Amino acid sequence: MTEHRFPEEFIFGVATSAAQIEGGARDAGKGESIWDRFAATPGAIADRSTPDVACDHLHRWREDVVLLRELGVDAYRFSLSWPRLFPDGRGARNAAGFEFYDRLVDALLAAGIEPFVTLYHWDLPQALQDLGGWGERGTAQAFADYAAAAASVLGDRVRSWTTHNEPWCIATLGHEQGMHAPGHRDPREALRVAHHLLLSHAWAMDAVRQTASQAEVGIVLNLTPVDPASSDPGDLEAARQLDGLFNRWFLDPLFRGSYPADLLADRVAWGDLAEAALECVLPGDLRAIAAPLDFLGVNYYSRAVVTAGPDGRPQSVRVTREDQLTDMGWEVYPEGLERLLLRLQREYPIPPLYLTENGAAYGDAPDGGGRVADQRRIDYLRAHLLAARRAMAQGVPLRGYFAWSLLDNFEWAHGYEKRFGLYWVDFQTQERRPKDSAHWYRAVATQKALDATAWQTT
Ligand code: IFM
Repeated sequence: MTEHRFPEEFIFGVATSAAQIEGGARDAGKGESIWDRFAATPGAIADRSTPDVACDHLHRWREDVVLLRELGVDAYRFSLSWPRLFPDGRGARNAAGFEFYDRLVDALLAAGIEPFVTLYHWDLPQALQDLGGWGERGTAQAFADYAAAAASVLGDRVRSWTTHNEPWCIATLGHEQGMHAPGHRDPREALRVAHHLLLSHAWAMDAVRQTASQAEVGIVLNLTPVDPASSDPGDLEAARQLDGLFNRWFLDPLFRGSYPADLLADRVAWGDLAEAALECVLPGDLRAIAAPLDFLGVNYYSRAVVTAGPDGRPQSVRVTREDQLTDMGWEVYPEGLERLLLRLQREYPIPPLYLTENGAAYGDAPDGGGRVADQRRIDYLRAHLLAARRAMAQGVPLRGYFAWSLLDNFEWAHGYEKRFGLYWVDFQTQERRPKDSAHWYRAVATQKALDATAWQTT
């Protein structure tokens, strides 16, 4: 097998999330989410947009299943909207919400596409945020109850379940940096949130397994290789710290049952943060969090290069040319993916892996003839698939790859300005149009190969 071919059983898919595509923010009994509330805050979203309509997937899901079939993918990774199922986060169910996902799953299966369900992709019911959100242990219990309810309805047909998507983003962007909902800037709260997310992962994993005996359950981490800007000891130290915060803060408890000791020591040096973090860690929590996963989802987009900032903390620096950045300002760095996968294999007792997100934002729009020529996205995806394939050839148990994303969509604090889709979306008319990358990805997914993939732009 050449490095351009993937095993027959390798899964090619695409991914989305509820708040980014569904719309129908107030339709059919859905409760308010923290992103509905946050987007209404002046200045929170770059283009002043909201997720109210997004890609109107709530009403156009049949059309979107047809797109998935046309793409020739084996699997579709999507998230359930917790407030669509439980408008207040717990208690009364919203039957219309359950029916929506019930029909979606049936349609996917009828189209020969395997559903990969994510339980939490950032849209906490606002009612739970009003009670303290992820800073409170009670939210972890509510999450486990919601997970059990979802599994009891969908677990007879859905095999693959993910608890959380990218807990680093939820904790850090949402609670320390204030860039994401709920917009808090409180490092102590962020550490509590991170712990409760991991704990809720463990409880929800258990709940899903108990409800659906065939289920395979995992968690999705956004992992980012961190390189020092130079061999200066200060830069090396900065890289160690940021790697700890980004990657090991989540990997270590999941695979070693402890938070990284070097980080805890640093935190002490920075104040009483570590103590604040540990206060919410009760006996038994870390053992529960380290329960074996059926799979680990890895989201990879880029790397970080860091130097020691004036306050001694890590500070990211840009080392690449403008034309090597995506519209997010992220360096195109496929080598980082190969290194990351090999590191996971070397340093942690990993289960099978899925690359659950990988993709690039580029603003290419339809030309006069209606074609969206997004060669840069094709180059990006191809280079990363090759990097993944090289890691597999070295023994990394990678089982599948999900391109982010099926559709251009609501890119959180960036609104609709950043386009990650294989399908271009006109947000006025909701027309979907395959980009060149969609045609290319179809050839890759159906042939399970990166070479000799004739693809057409008809
Ligand atoms: O759009 C997001 C997604 O929701 C989580 N992972 C990163 C993507 C691109 O920023």
